Amino acid sequence: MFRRISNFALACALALTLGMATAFAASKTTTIRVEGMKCNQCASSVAKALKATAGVQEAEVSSEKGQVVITYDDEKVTEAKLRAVINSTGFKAAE
Ligand SMILES: [Cu+2]
Repeated sequence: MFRRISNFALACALALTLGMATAFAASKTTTIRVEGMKCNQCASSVAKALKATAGVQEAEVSSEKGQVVITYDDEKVTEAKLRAVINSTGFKAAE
């Protein structure tokens, strides 16, 4: 009986710790399809614009796949803002 309760307590503590770690990091990853990128030059100009945006931690752009994988702090920047940044480079962030 006691053993079952302590296992439950352990599981609760673990869940709480994981939940808190996630909340502190406030880091989110999203994949956005980008239309119009033809070569690495295109990809690097999109990456440059994204990396210059406050809250963006990582931006991996692939012109072959036509997409960008962005890791960002969702307390500093929104996905809508990231799309606007992509659009401002002359390419189009697909829905
Ligand atoms: Cu290009």
